Amino acid sequence: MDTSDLGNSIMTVRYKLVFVGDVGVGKTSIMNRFITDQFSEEYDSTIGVDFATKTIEYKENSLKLQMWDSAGLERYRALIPSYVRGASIIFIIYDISSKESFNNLNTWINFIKQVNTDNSMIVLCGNKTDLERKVTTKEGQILANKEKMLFFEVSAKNGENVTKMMYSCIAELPFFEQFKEGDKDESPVNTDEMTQDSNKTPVSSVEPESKPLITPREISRY
Ligand SMILES: Nc1nc2c(ncn2[C@@H]2O[C@H](COP(=O)(O)OP(=O)(O)O)[C@@H](O)[C@H]2O)c(=O)[nH]1
Ligand SMILES: [Mg+2]
Repeated sequence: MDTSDLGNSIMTVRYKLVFVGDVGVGKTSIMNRFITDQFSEEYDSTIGVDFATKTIEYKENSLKLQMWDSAGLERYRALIPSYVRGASIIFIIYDISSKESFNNLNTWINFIKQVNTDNSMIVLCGNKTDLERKVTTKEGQILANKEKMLFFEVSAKNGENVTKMMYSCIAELPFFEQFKEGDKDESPVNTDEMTQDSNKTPVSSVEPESKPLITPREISRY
């Protein structure tokens, strides 16, 4: 976490979020679905944005999510520890229609264990729930329980559960702690700002659609 007082916000808090998992499980697609609410069948799995920033305004404070896509890093696994270092949330993604991607999770978990993740939230995520399943929900849940990870199943393609997963994890970030006892009726404002490193390939050139506002009450329900 990094705090500073940029712009008009009282406080700006930044968090690094990273996505790991086999090539083709849908890491870029999940990020793209969350940031732009779009889906494309046509990603080159090795090309993606290096990172995108999404800002959520809440009570005159800014929560900036720096979301790092692994963009081909899957092939250079020795670099994974430095990629996940300092991340507030580490999403480990597999494809529920691919037993192989599930069987490879131990490799990803072991890479992450090489880094001190005491301050990281680790989230196991089965993607592609729109496809025929080869990995049961129970198998995913058992692994998540064993490794003390949060667990979600989503579809980047039809959007199922993506927003819910992201906001339930974001709601657990220390940013919200200071507000927990405060006024519960004020909603965070998703400014839909999407900034990307201009030298990199954008996830999508399409303007992001408005997202529903979430209230603290909704956050705590997730
Ligand atoms: N059916 C289906 N296909 C998906 C889903 N998410 C991603 N894909 C497809 O899976 C392929 C790999 O996705 P991508 O996001 O590039 O995976 P990455 O290599 O992990 O970044 C692409 O053809 C996507 O269109 C999903 O939820 N359902
Ligand atoms: Mg990718």
